[in-house]
Amino acid sequence: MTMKDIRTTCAYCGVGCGIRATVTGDRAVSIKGDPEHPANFGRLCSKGTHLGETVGLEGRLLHPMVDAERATWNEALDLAAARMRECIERHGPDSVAFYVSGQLLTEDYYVANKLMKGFIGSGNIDTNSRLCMASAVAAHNRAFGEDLVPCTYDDLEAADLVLLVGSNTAWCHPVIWQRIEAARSARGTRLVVIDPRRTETAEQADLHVALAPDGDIALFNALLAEMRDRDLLDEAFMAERCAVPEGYVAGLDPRGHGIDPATFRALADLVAASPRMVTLFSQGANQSRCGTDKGNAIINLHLALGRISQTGAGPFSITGQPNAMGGREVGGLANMLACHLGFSSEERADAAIFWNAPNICAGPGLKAVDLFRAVHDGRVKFVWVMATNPAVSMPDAGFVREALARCETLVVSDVIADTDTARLAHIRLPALAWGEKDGTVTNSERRISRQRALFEAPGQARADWAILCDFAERMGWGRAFAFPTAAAIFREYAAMTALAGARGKALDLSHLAGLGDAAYEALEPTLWGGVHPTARTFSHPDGKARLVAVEAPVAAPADPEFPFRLNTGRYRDQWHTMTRTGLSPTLSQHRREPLLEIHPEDAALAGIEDGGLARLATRVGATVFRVLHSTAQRRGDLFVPMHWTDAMAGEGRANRLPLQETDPLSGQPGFKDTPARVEPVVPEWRAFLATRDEAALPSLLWWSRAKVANGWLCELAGNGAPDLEVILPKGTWLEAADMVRGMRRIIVLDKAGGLLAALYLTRNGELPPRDWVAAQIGNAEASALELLAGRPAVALPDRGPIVCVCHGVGVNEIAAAACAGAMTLEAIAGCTRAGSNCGSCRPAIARMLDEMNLDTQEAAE
Ligand SMILES: Nc1nc2c(c(=O)[nH]1)N[C@H]1C(S)=C(S)[C@@H](COP(=O)(O)OP(=O)(O)OC[C@H]3O[C@@H](n4cnc5c(=O)[nH]c(N)nc54)[C@H](O)[C@@H]3O)O[C@H]1N2
Ligand SMILES: Nc1nc2c(c(=O)[nH]1)N[C@H]1C(S)=C(S)[C@@H](COP(=O)(O)OP(=O)(O)OC[C@H]3O[C@@H](n4cnc5c(=O)[nH]c(N)nc54)[C@H](O)[C@@H]3O)O[C@H]1N2
Ligand code: SF4
Ligand SMILES: [Mo]
Repeated sequence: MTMKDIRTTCAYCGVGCGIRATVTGDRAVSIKGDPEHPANFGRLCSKGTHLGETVGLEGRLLHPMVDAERATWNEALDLAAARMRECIERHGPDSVAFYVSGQLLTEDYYVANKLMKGFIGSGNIDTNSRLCMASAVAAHNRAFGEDLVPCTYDDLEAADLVLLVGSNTAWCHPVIWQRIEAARSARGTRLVVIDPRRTETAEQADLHVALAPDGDIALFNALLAEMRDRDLLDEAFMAERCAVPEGYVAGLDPRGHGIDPATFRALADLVAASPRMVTLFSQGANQSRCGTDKGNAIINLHLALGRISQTGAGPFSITGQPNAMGGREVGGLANMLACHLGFSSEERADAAIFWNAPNICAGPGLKAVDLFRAVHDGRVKFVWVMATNPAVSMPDAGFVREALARCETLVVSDVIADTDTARLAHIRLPALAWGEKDGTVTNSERRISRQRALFEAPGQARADWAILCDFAERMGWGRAFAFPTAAAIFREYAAMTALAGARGKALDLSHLAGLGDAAYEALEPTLWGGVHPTARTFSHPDGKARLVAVEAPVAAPADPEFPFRLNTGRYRDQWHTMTRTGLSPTLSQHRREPLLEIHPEDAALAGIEDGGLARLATRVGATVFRVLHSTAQRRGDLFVPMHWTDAMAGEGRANRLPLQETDPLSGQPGFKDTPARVEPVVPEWRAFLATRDEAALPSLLWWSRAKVANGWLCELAGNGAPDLEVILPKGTWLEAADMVRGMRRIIVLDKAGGLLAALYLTRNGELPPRDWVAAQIGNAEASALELLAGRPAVALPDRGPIVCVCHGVGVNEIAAAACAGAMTLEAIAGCTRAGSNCGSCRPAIARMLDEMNLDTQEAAE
């Protein structure tokens, strides 16, 4: 096989980093950052760096499936089309829906939207961006008259002050974080983090504002009032470029911020002193019952200070998924027709003519939460889910599972065979994955980049757009969907944006409508809307921006049954529902299981031990987590990660818990503030199990699994006698009981003496070191005696939990280096290599160094 060097874009987050991929063999690739890509200039984070570990075919869906049977493409698509036709004939077009994703390419998204809104004739296409960006979109539309991000990443580097609102940037947008860090050391940019949790991002800030959940509107309104009182508002800018609600600014109170006065003063001083200010906001702002108002509170402050559309200044909503922005452009949200067009009769007529569409939809469709409600009560009977896993990621996911289980026809296009959503599907369609698919994505700063194929399509997998076009042909609309290539779709999309351009919108790519196939193939990263799309005019008919009068939400009365406030979010090295990152042993090291984080004093009151188990419950569901005591939590707040699924854990699935409540304007669910209660769970036994093959675990009190180099590592807990026949694979069992430590140890060998499984079970004692046991799977030299003893004959140095996943460096090694005098990130990298590759662990190392510094200072005092 010849080595191919291909420029492409990362599969994961909305930073949209450019990658240089070298195909080194059959489904093998080496990954480097693209030094020329303007999003990352060569940098990559841990997830991008380890993309190579997730391009194998393990777990892939490679053939269409109808129920449990393999089917041909003809059979599967004929059936899907017949079912949809029948549904429309009987119940009308609004009885069908697409639920799509910011992980589709723009070309896929464009085709799905055109098919639903122009041909099927319903507005019922919504996307997981509803859970992600919808509030920012609504805030942009209100303020600017168009869904416009008025900044680029360069502004972050040119700013004197960066405010991060509800963003754990160091974990979720690590390359933006690295660029902020570079600006801090190059020009002394100050950094404020506004987040109820002391995240790794917050730890590194100049100021951390640990506000109460949903305290953002009060805070930004108070800041605006404070700037007014300090005479810092840009009256000329407001008069010329903005429409300001009568009396709004004058009526705000600088004392209404809800945080401690000294912190507010420090924040206000920084804001006052820094005209070059960027406010970057993410899910702590968007995923809220008042998410749209939060966005506008942030934008209001920037407008009132005239800090927008200038180098180093602006409100900057960052996108989560690689193509969340592309979906917003083509119209993947149910409340937007296409290409930043709305549903007025003129706009609908324009789109109908452009598409030559027989059935242009009458108006907006159902937003995600409402859509699944409509599925639940039978109004929607046919749903096609593409590139998203709503059985895990929707709020009140128990309800969503019920809805999907009742749905007459559920079609799922995915790259993975066994997802929690796919388990409920009637028809499963195999899609091309990252590294196989080919098209464009748009990142947070509106930059369009090419994703390019590295490998041949495996099995019968096909591009999402191609699947849709074949389906459309079966529905009788073949001519409008006769796209030979992704390039042809892109040209049509670019041409359609002229309709937006003609209405004074900034989204106008019509200059790319004539892009030839070769030029599309070679397309360089392209920014649309210019560096500051709001520099001359805003997109409202009068050309002015709007300050929007927003008020802090009235606090809900305390509910004695659910006294805690549950926040959810992300881990550094896992992506969403783990269908891809969960397959990477390297990435799985950072956090092997989902943890419930709680302040130690709250935990003490509730009788919940560090490392013990606890049941977390809300009005709609309950689930068990292992507990981590953490002073990074405010008293009364809890945090759990969103990632774990039924495929990866028996409990610990966060989305059993959030309610269906949404922001009234954007329809985005409030994932970050759910009333909850927590109580201890004391299992009769705990165990861990290393296996070569995936174990089929029975229903237990609690379990979770993680990928390791040659197998799986599972943590288990239960009551009663464990059903070992089910838990352990067939083979030769060897057993040792250690009465002193109250432990049973069982290893299972195959016929050749190879290790199939090792189980360590205890009622009250310590379990042996996981990493050492895990490393014996697939180790030809593994010793049954050592395994039964639960430790190596010659003690190995204990590296401690892994901090740097690239070089496998543990806490203890870093601590040792620091004790030996390496007290800077550079020095640590010099002696241990930790942090010298992707840099994602640098905040964690910095924290360790800070803590050690503190310890030494305290010792000296
Ligand atoms: N590692 C990793 N990176 C990812 C992803 C992933 O799955 N894993 N997913 C990508 C996607 S799709 C997205 S949308 C982004 C999300 O990126 P982020 O928005 O940075 O991630 P989250 O962890 O969801 O939430 C951010 C923070 O909001 C805080 N928060 C909660 N409530 C409030 C509040 O009321 N006010 C304020 N100010 N803050 C609050 C939380 O404590 C949390 O630390 O990440 C992207 N990048
Ligand atoms: N509690 C809580 N819940 C949340 C959030 C939170 O912060 N807290 N965040 C929300 C946010 S911001 C988001 S974005 C969502 C994300 O939630 P989801 O979109 O449900 O999560 P993913 O795991 O990314 O799902 C993508 C699916 O598409 C598949 N896939 C990958 N590539 C392709 C492809 O090219 N084609 C096809 N057809 N399939 C593909 C993957 O295997 C996977 O099954 O979760 C939301 N849910
Ligand atoms: S920051 Fe990381 S996950 Fe996001 S695009 Fe860049 S390499 Fe990929
Ligand atoms: Mo997202």
